Amino acid sequence: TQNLAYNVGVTLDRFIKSKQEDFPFASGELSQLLRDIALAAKIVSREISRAGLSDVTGAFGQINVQGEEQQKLDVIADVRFTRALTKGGEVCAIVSEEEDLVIDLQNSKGKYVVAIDPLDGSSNIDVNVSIGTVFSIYRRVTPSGSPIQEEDVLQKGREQVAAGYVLYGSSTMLVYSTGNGANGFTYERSLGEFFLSHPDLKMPEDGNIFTMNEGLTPMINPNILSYLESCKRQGASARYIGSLVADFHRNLLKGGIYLYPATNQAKNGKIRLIYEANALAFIAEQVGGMASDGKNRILDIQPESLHQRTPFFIGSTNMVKKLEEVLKS
Ligand code: AHM
Ligand code: MG
Repeated sequence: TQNLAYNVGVTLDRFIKSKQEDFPFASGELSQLLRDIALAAKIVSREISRAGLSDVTGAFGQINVQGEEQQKLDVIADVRFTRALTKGGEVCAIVSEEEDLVIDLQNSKGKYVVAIDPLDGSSNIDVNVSIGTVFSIYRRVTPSGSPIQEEDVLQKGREQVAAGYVLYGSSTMLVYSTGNGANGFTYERSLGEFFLSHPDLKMPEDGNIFTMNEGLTPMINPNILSYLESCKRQGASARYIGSLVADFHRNLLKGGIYLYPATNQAKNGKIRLIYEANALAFIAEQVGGMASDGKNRILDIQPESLHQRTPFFIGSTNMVKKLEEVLKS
């Protein structure tokens, strides 16, 4: 007899509803927006799981604003998420990794602005390795009914009202926070539902994993190398998937640090502030972790442009603190 604790109790919908009931005067739009994102995630998860069979792998034939070749799945995911956010009616503007400019949904009544990397980890798409979606939700700051402005879109990460990610890994998971801890949901494909599988996530304060692209070492601040050496002396393990969501998620569960530093060629590193770093920084802080650009809290950085990059160090608090110390020396 099998005795598998098969955890299919609380669906994402029910969970969102129970949270909504804590705010009887709220309109329910944020709840609806989270449901819209979950629906798009299910669709994208389906496309990804068939990737080798259907004609969705490979390059799309266009270069995005980052100067990177778009993969077909990047484009599919962008379309799916944008459509879900447009149809829902709660959103007035979207910032996406795949689009040069702000997408103004011409819905000036929409209360929310969403920043999204629809499919992160491009180099892993065609090789059957985990990839993810990252999203941030902000309340617009200019009055509803007026055209959206720059200040609606260039908000500091600490202004997020909710953020999360979807990890398309050995199973598909959605992790999100509305600023009161973070919870993880695992997708049950045959039932078509996300179920609460990781309630009230906590990141260990210390960790034994360091996550950096070793190929960067000749081009980075030698203090970072000393920090990595000290990790190694303490017996830490190197783990690097090359998909930020997957690397972050593992370190969240197990304890560890992810580093994408500035390099000689890229003085702000690679990771984008608005739709990659901020959402994960928000989740990290909600689960007891920390996120820094080496000096400053990620969530306190004032964005100046949509596709701005930042050096990015995120993970277990004591590891990130120690790295900041080493960078000062
Ligand atoms: P992408 O948005 O083009 O996928 O780039 C972001 C990804 C992150 O998921 C990952 O951590 C990093 O780039 C890997 O970069 P590298 O290949 O330089 O190690
Ligand atoms: Mg990305």
